[in-house]
Amino acid sequence: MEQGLPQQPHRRFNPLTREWVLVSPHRTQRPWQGQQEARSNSQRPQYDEACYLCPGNSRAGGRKNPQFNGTFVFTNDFSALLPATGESISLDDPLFSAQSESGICKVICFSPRHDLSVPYMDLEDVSAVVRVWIEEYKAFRKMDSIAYAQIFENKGQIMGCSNPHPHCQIWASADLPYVVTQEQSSQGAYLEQYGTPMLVDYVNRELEQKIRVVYENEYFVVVVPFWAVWPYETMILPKSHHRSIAEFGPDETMAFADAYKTLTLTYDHVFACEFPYTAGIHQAPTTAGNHDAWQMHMHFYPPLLRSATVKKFMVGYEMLATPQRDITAESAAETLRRALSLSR
Ligand code: H2U
Ligand code: ZN
Repeated sequence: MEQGLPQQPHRRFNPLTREWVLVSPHRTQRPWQGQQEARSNSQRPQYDEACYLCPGNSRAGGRKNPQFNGTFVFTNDFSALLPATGESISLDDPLFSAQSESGICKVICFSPRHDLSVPYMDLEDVSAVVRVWIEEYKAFRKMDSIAYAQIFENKGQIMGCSNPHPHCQIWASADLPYVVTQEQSSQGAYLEQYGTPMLVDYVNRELEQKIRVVYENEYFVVVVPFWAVWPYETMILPKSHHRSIAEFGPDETMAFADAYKTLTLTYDHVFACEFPYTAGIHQAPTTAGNHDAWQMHMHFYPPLLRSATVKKFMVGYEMLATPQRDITAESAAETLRRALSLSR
């Protein structure tokens, strides 16, 4: 396995979601005459008077942002989840099943600066963002009405990000979202069978093999997972067991911020553009109980494939059968390591 698998079509298993991905390494020479995305490398001002997220400005809902200096957290003006009301929906029918869902949605501006994305923020300021995530996660743990807090960042128009001012969101819900239940049951089954958390074993194996490791610091590893679907998909994983970010001490918080900043800076050097992605943290639910099977981790799903303007489409066979990729996880990791050295 030193060089990865032979260059023939094969499928790889994602033990977290229990899904398969078809890998077709011989196909990378395929010509492309399809859609090119517009390149968005536009220089942004430090402050934009038209931005809903800049300090002192009015938001779309009419509220006014304070003159914040660091991070700024507010309840989403157009929350997808709302706190529970008296009325509840419960349709229990094999064909027409529906249930109420409640929760709280927040938006977190990373800093007052409209122009500074994570790779270009000071490490200290990135760690302030991670500290806010930890505080918010701990606050949701105290709420009986919340079971899970999904922290995520949409970056770039191509990913549906509505505003270039660097920010992320937290959607906290009364129930576990679907992907989280999948990851929870796989990790639970693995712990039961092997006696150690799945992703603790996984990271050790990746550190032995090295071929998919992009970056590591004292506490965290960035890898292109063996089962990656998106061309430059990565995960940040802790080297030791942490069920959630609430278990980070100051050193781990700083090291996590370093991994986040380093990875996103690396991404910007792959195609010399502001690299779009959706990223998010999976971790233990905010409910009481034993969450020992959980190992917190952050997923990055960037859509770009060949250049700043050519993205991967999840269509055709992917929609109807199973996801497929051409560039292997190993060669993507190699490209990312090269981009990392360019960024230094
Ligand atoms: P994106 O992360 O996909 O860009 O979404 C930004 C969120 O910010 C979006 O959910 C919220 C939107 O509802 N928002 C506000 O709450 N107030 C605003 O004034 C603008 C955007
Ligand atoms: Zn702004």
